Amino acid sequence: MDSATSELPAHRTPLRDTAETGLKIVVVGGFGVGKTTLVRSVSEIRPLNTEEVMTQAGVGVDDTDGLTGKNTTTVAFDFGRISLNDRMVLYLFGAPGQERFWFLWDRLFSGTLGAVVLVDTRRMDDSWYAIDRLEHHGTPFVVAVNRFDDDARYSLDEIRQALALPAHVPMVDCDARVRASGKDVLITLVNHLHDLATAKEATP
Ligand SMILES: Nc1nc2c(ncn2[C@@H]2O[C@H](COP(=O)(O)OP(=O)(O)O)[C@@H](O)[C@H]2O)c(=O)[nH]1
Ligand SMILES: [Mg+2]
Repeated sequence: MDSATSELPAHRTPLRDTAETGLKIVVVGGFGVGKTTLVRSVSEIRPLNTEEVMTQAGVGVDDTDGLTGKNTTTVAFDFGRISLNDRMVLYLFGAPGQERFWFLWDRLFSGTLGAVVLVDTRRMDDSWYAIDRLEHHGTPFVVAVNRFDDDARYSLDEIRQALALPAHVPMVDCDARVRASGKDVLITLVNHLHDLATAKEATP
């Protein structure tokens, strides 16, 4: 009861009327890497998950007869919102990173300022495709390593090598369940975007 009520305000924070800049950010990564967890832990609004939305909207529309388990295998996007300061609001879209979903990403990416690639060191292969597509798209990104159970087998440098990440791509450790940690990841991304914009302005 206590924990439930104490969490309510954070999830119902209205958008401040000083908010000026809304930035679209995409969180990508393999299945089970912690995308939904991250979006949920940082979001000020009750995060939407299209698994729920589609289930409701699909009643009487989608023919799921004979497709056992279809409801839970629907492509799941997450949506959340976080105000970084009085003026800057991030809109977060969690998207599946598997190759077969890429046709959805190209749409999702229009207007996207930057991305977070979530990595689980137990399944690093799952990250390659997402990183490849982001580079191809020219979308700036940071890599956040979700350390499941304090997994410390690989250092960030080792992960950088394994993923063949150029030195300019910021990397950060995180625990997707912890709000402050998720927020750090987003601040790392926004700082990176800011640096890129400043560098671009500096080039004649
Ligand atoms: N131990 C641990 N579990 C986590 C962490 N992040 C996510 N999980 C759990 O891993 C599972 C998959 O996470 P989820 O966010 O649904 O992954 P998604 O498929 O990328 O959206 C869930 O049961 C989470 O509670 C973490 O940092 N540590
Ligand atoms: Mg998910």
